[in-house]
Amino acid sequence: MFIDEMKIYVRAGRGGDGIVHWHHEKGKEFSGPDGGDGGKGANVFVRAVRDIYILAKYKHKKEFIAENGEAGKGKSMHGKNGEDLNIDLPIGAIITNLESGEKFELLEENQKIQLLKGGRGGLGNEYFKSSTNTTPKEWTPGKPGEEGNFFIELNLFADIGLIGLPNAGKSSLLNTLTHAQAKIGAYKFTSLDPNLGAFYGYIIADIPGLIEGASEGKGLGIKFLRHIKRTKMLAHLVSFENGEEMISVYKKIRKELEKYDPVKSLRDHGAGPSLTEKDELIILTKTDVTDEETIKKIIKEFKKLKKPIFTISLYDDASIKTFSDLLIKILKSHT
Ligand SMILES: Nc1nc2c(ncn2[C@@H]2O[C@H](COP(=O)(O)OP(=O)(O)OP(=O)(O)O)[C@@H](O)[C@H]2O)c(=O)[nH]1
Ligand SMILES: [Mg+2]
Repeated sequence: MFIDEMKIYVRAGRGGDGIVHWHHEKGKEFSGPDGGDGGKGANVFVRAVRDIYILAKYKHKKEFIAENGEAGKGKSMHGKNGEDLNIDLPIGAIITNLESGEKFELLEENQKIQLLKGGRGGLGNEYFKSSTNTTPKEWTPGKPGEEGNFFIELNLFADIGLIGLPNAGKSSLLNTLTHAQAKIGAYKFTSLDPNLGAFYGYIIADIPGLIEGASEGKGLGIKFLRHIKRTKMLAHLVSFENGEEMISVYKKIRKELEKYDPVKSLRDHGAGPSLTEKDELIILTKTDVTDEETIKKIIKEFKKLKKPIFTISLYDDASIKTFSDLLIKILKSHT
């Protein structure tokens, strides 16, 4: 099950209390205060992990309570600090503090953001010892930790975006590599929205088909390209059904990408390079509809582009396996 938003209550740890305690020494009835300070309450962090399904694991756990600090001890000993609580959330999670309205966004793996501060520990009676007060009975309680209600929503962004003409086989490839169940059809514009799938923790986005003139609104237009403005890499699919036209089909789609330039302010906020500057893999699909000779000839043309080229067919398991193995390596080296 996929959950992309939820509300949670979070509380940082309370500081431990300071204590009143008296030093004991053999032969001496009383030798001064030695009550220690309380430990610090645990802080709460959110931490980005590569798991888009993790929110589903919290379905029945809506409260996150961090450890309290322990009370101080005799012999001037500090209470133990509470151990910080890390709440794992998917990369792309936006966390809003519902009381203050403050927003945080997790953008990369292992990124940690502090949500709440634990309370300070109280003071033990030793702290109050002075020349005028040699038998202090004062102590202070630990401070409560911060608490709050938070709204979490996922703004998933893909690690790789599949683009190409309608019918190129984008959704079919997504379904083959991931558990996605995108609609497949032998007609144009089967996909009307992007589809997402998780591939070894990486997110693949299947973008609805693009056609010449998309940047002027033809077909479904290019509005969906915003979903891949933050991806590091594109996979451009061109089907052998296009025969001799394959390279020109490829170039036409590149022209449309060129015309989509993320607004500059978005670029400054992590949108990354423009679409044509991103790394691109070329995937020549449906090798089963053509012959060896044509495949060789077309590959030769595409090689001039000096980009990684793959040939696949859904009916050739080995081609899918080779592609999938290399894709894992490529994705790993990109993050
Ligand atoms: N022969 C053959 N057909 C394929 C292959 N891959 C996909 N197809 C077929 O090609 C058609 C289009 O596939 P889709 O995956 O829906 O194509 P798409 O690129 O997502 O198309 P849009 O959503 O319209 O942009 C379907 O009928 C698929 O069954 C392949 O390797 N070989
Ligand atoms: Mg599709």
